Amino acid sequence: MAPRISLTQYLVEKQREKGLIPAELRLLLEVVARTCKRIGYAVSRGAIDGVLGDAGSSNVQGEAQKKLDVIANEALLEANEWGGNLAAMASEEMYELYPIPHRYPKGEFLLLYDPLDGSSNIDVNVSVGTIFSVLRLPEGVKEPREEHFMQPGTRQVAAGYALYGPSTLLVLTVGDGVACFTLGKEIGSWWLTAERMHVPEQTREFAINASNARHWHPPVRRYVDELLAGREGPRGVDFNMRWVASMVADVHRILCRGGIFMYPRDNREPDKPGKLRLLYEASPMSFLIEQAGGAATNGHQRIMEIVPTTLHERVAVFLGSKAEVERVTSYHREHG
Ligand code: P6P
Repeated sequence: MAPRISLTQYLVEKQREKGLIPAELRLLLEVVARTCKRIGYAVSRGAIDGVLGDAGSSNVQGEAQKKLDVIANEALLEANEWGGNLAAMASEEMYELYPIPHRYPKGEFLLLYDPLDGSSNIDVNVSVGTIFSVLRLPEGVKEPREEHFMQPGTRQVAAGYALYGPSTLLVLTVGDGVACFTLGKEIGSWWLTAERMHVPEQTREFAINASNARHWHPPVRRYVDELLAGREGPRGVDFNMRWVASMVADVHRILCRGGIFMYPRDNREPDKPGKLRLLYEASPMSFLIEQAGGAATNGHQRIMEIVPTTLHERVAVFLGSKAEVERVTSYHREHG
């Protein structure tokens, strides 16, 4: 059997053979990947180390923080602040951006992340994950400010997630397809286990929190009703539904076998464009999905083309198999 390729070798080849990524980005991604191993270990220890349950604080969204949210956030800050690759970081768990302390050298990249997505699932041992996105600091900027993070998803130079499930996985793109690495816990190496993930254009599987159905807008109502009508309805075939309530797990399933993931805006909070955050959830996931041949919109436009206005802004999300995303997006257009 051919020797397995490690994450380091994969990234060195992207740097050396394709000139795709500079050494500083490779080093940054290796630090993030190493930190995800640490976060995965803390998650796996769970009740043994007393890290389940609430931290007694709340995040920028006013949501109760889990102890592991705080642990994961601090692990990423500590690991990345001294390396010299970053100018600043932004996290779901921090209201303000985190500029690199003056005692360390600054680099040209900005790291954005949700340190532990799906954390409401932690206490019941359902898969959770870490989502990250990398942008460049605009040319000539010495002191990064929030405005420098306001870049559309098309400006990302890398994005990925770690999935803490039955296997611990790292899924990554640097703009040349989507690769999946599995953690070999015997020596702590990330081994390449899928070189080019692909989202099938067609699917029979959809993901949405159906308990919100009475709050959906008409285009979403129409689209989901047609799926539920199955072979007796206008689609003429039956569909299956999944909802893990952990975006990383739902998106990974779609990258593996297709599907459509939906978190639409709805009438529960009409002034909010949705629940999920643009910069460190929807944008990196959209980059991955598009790189794997899928599509990602907010119901009206490519998520990757949305220019953010605030660090923690939310967005509606429809992503996955292209034919289905295009269909539900067309229903939004028809509905005006
Ligand atoms: P709901 C987790 O809290 C999260 O941000 C995503 O990972 C997940 O897809 C969604 O929210 C679940 O939301 O309303 O179904 O609990």
